Amino acid sequence: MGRFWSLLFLLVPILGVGVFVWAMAGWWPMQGHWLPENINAHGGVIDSLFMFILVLTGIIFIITTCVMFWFMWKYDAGANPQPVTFTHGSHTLEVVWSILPAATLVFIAIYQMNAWADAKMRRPKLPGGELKPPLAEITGRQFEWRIRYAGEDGQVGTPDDVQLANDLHLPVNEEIVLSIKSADVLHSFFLPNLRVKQDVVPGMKQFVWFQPTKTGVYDIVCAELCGWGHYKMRGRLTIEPREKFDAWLAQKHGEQNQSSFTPPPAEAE
Ligand SMILES: [Cu+2]
Repeated sequence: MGRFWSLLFLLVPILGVGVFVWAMAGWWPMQGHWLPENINAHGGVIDSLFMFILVLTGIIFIITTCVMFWFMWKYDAGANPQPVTFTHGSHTLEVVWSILPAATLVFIAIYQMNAWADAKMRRPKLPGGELKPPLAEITGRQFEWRIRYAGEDGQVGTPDDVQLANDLHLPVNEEIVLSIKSADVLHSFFLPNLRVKQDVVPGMKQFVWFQPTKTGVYDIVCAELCGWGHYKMRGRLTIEPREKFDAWLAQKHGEQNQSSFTPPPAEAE
């Protein structure tokens, strides 16, 4: 029984690594628990950064937990009746294990700088050099995503805007810019398949950009607990060819400008 606890602790690295491998392999019942398919031309760099950090922290996790297991096993109280003696410690060891993590963090900070700049600072430009205007404006509010496309005047925020809720359509294979804001509290605009996640902050207008490479229907999720209805704050993102997108937007625009009131036919006398 003496070494039962160290063996029990050994389950931490075994199960910890096992769950990850299981999810990555997609075995039952963990299908679909790993990253969803990436459909953003700029998403690969996010995925490789994610994997890089996961492998790095994974190796450290395995080494640390195995060392802990070994010490628990070796210095088990049953087999070591001698009381412990304490020493002042080793300065060299402490300096080494402070510098190594610090150097690793600095390395990650420098290594990811370009990916950060691409995702958050270098907004796509028009051929003329000006910043590309957003195709739509997304407003998070408890508990839905309001979506506005510019109407015929090409300007968002005018009476001819096309207004929708939770139903975002975008053309495939184009650099898309969206502007994001909040009508009430903090939300987080999350497109898992596009590796886009941006906090939506009240009073701030922000921009996200990406390039979808595959048509289909995907999720829009709120990734920040924003109130009792947070769980249902999801929308649908439809990526489609440009012609279909244009036709859909024209149709929505037409529908919106129709009155829902249809006058009754004039009575025959
Ligand atoms: Cu929300």
